[in-house]
Amino acid sequence: MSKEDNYAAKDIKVLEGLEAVRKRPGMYIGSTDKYGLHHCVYEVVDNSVDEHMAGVGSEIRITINKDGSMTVEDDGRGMPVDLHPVYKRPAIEIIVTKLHAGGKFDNKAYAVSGGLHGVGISVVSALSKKMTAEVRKNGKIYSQSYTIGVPIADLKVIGSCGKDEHGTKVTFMPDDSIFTTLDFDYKTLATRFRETCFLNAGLKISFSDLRGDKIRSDSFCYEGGLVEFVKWLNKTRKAIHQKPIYFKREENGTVAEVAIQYADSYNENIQGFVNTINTIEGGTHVVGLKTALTRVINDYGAKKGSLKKGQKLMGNDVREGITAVISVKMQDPQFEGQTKTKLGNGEIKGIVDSMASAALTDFLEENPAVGKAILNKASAALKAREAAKRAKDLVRRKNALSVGSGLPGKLADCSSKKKENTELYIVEGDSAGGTAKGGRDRETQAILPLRGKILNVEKSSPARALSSEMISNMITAIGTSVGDSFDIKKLRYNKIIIMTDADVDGQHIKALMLTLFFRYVPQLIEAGHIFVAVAPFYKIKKGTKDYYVYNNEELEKKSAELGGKLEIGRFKGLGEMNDEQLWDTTMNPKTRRLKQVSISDAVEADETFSLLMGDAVAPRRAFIEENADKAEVDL
Ligand code: 28F
Repeated sequence: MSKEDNYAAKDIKVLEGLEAVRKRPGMYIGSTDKYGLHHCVYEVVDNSVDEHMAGVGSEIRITINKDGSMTVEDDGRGMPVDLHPVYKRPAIEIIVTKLHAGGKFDNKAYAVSGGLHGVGISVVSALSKKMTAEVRKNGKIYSQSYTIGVPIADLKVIGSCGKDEHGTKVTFMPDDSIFTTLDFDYKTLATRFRETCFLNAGLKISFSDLRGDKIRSDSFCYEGGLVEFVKWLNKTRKAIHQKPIYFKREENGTVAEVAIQYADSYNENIQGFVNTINTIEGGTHVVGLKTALTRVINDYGAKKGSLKKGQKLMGNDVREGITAVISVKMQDPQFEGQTKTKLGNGEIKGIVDSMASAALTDFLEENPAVGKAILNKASAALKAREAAKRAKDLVRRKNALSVGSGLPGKLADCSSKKKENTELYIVEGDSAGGTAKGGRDRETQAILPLRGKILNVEKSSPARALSSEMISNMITAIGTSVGDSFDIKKLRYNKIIIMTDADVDGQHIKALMLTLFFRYVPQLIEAGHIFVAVAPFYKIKKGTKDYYVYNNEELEKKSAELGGKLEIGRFKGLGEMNDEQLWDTTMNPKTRRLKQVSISDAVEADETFSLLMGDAVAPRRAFIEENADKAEVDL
């Protein structure tokens, strides 16, 4: 009679269970490619992690052996070896050979369990050509081996150990008739073990690969757990607060642990875990955290008065630059979604929301500096969002009112609609503006007078810049909008000419305007649409005639040419001239001087603008001292 035949009826059930696993392995481990192969490792390792969570184990040693088998060893309590009351077999045999026998579902000792949705180690043994389990406890070393989930022999005592020694060691060789590959991937496994240690503060995992000529090994242990996890996730970013936000709360069997650290970037990185399974598709725990974040930061902003009445931060505003990890440990998680990595339990949203709200509020109160940093970031995001909306509205308004009535009132537009020969003069000061309107060619020349200095956009956020009336007038008059909505086909003039006085103020305004164009519509500079009107520097009066020259050299030449009694004066400014003179000197295409603005080197121009117009004073002073002799800085 063969061994199989003497199985009692009770064993049929056990065999049926494991047969089902071998028939449809994908149902239990997801797939039989390398993902399924790695799931077997995670299933065994999670049993050891459970021991750490139960407060017993502290170290797990994982080894890929030379023959390609995998060994996992922990210092937990050791699988039970006493007779199972029902099956009259050692408990270890039942755990390893009976489906869902891990007692992980009904035993309180396992408040929560990791694992591939907790299928248990029996699935791994069913899919292994050979598995050996070794337990150290009660001063003895117990061992039993299995093949495709069936014991090869009874549990044996194979030696003795220290009476305080305890733990479980499992070695298994996956069945190559089941798996498409037996080639464990070191990097994938190491990444998962690192993550497991981040999620279980204080747990140490040592991992070695003996297959190659050179042993490869890593070990992970993070006393700081999730706090170290967010810092590690932010290692390529610049955090805006050193101390991450951290809290851990327990509510009737569910534990939620959260760590958050903002960086000065714009993207959002929230990682969710349930029983150490990475819920890539998110779920109710992540929704609960997001809801709490938005509400608490809005309330905090309102309380600190940094939010104007009625101003509301949206979810995206408060999550700009966030790196967060939420790890939930709970009974009976329901997974949904394409890859079963989305938590579905509805009640978790409320539990996490209330836990996170209370903990976040306390944290912000206790750490006002962090609170301020986060508020500033969120407010800047709100302003940028509103500015972008305004820029879009600007374009929309102008397009909607394409008859030009959407244009700024100050603009004296030209009548020609043939863009290729139209020009927009942006003129410093109302008086010069008035004179220019009088002296211009109304057919082709539009005038937009500027009152005083425009904002230095180098030092202000897009939000602030675009909300300045003068700047939005210029943007509207030009017509292309800015940023993502920039469209050069919407340009309303072929030439945009900056006309300011030659004095210090005039130069400063010119620099501010060039900064604006360079930062907001650099495409116009690159396409050669931006010009600077060169105003005369001297006025030579002979009799009733006025002559204008633009520099010392011309002054000498013209004076010599005119000869006789001359009145030579510095050219005061655009406002000093009458319409005709302004026309002759700076607007008549036949006699005026225009300097086309070009960006010879964008990077250098970028540095020049940030140097000249930015916040760093010392480097600017050095630059000016160095370049004082150059009349113009060539951009
Ligand atoms: C390398 C893989 O599988 N370690 C394990 C234990 C410890 C206990 C246990 C496991 C409780 C009643 C179901 C011992 N003493 N490493 C492992 N370590 N299973 S698996 O118990 C099984 C459950 O039946 C254990 C007291 N409580 C739990």
